[in-house]
Amino acid sequence: MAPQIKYTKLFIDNEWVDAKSGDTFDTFSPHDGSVIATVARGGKEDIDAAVSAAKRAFHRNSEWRLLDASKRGEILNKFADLVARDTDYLAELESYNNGIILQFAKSFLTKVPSTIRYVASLADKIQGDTIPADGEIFSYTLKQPVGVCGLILPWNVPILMFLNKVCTALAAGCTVVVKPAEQTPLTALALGALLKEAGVPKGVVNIVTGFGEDAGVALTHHLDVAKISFTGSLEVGKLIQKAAGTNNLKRVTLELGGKSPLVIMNDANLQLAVPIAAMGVFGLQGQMCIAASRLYVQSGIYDKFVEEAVKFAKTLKIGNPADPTTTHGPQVEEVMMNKVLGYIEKGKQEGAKLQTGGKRVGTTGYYIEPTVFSDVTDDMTIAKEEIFGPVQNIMKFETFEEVVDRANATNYGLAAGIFTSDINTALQYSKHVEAGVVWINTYLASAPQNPFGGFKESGIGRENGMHCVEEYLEVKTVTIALPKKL
Ligand code: TXE
Repeated sequence: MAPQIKYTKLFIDNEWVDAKSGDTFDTFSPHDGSVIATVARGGKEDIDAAVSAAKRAFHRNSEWRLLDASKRGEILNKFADLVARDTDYLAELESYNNGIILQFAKSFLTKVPSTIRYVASLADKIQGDTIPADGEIFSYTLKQPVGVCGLILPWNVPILMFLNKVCTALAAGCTVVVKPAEQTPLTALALGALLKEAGVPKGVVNIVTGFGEDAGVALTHHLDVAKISFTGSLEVGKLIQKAAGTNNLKRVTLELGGKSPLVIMNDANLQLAVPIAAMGVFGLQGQMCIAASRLYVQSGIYDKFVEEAVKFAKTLKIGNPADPTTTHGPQVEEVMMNKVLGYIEKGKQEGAKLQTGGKRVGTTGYYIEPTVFSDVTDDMTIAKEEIFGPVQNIMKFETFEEVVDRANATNYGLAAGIFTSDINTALQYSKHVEAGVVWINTYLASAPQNPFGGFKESGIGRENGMHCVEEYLEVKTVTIALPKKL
């Protein structure tokens, strides 16, 4: 049964309101392409209203600014309780709108409350320094919330993206305007309702559903927005950085794409490496910025690995994400499905060997077979560009030195992995590979304590980890005259 859709309006000042223009847009089921809800389409006027609400809520005399830091943590802990209470509903809604496999959504959502609690625990641990400054002065620093933050979300794991950004900004004491992706607006709105229920004062969290070209652009150009945190494409990340540079020098955190190398050495444990490498690119149907989309396999085990990888890909069961036996669901929308199919065609044209998959499944919904290419070379388009789909590209290498250079020969630098039984090789790789996240004999493993973000064009800044709140803070240095040093 389809989950009930309770919220389809904009959330501004803790109220549900229509877009000022009255405009709406449809949101679709990735499973069959049907319209599942019609949602308010916010534009510039709505962003202006949301930013004004967030600015009022950030005023020095506001309820939010006068709260003790520990109380911010308490509100976030209450929110964690509510997310735990509604786990099944949120998982169903996420699966319905985004196509994520329901069983998987349920399993990651059971871990979400403890992630929120981790961030909540940081709220009252924001401390400055006392500084032994030169001269007849004494100095200390205050760390203060940066102000109104614009949080622009992608569609691939909407709940996690919302929580990462919103909870961290709130722990830091900021107020926010969230712009969810147009493909997946529903869970963000449901979470907005839970934040209100948890006691977040009005104006602290505002959610404007809509499109990048109007709501997104208005937010990134707004002069009362002090910071943008964005997860999405490299192309839009560059536009956001440029907008910040040409108006009020907003602080910018960017979490962009990747073309992450996973290396399998001759001495790797293949029983471990084959399924983990496969789910590193087939998980979420490949719609992950950290997807292991360049798989480098050493020549001694190459043929055997390809054979096993093909066998594994064929075991995945394609079907309705709500079916508990499904292990491979749909792409989020038709545009993205066609983009991935286009890459598969390019791979064939440029000479990669299609080992399995490669086609759309059926004619309704946006399903693509798990696809494995062997004999991929670094100059092929599928080895260079982010596909964001279930396409495993297997490349051959001879020596460790060679593969480190090839792994680094990309403009991206988000994630990397290696399977080997030699600790020295593993540590050398983790030292030299240009990536913000490195996995050894595993892939995708994550925890709220671990910082996450990219080198090079994969982004700017870090999310998660004990320093995540720093991204939402300004450092203020206070200096006091101390004329007489005793
Ligand atoms: O991303 P966009 P799209 C990559 C992936 C995917 C590609 C395109 O390769 O195939 O990006 O996806 C908002 N100003 N990733 O088109 O356009 C938009 O409304 C301000 C990687 O969906 O970047 C949405 O909320 N905002 C990624 C958000 O930006 C704008 C996750 C992301 O949309 C805007 C998703 C503008 N000018 C896609 N234009 C990851 N890093 O995990 C759009 N938006």
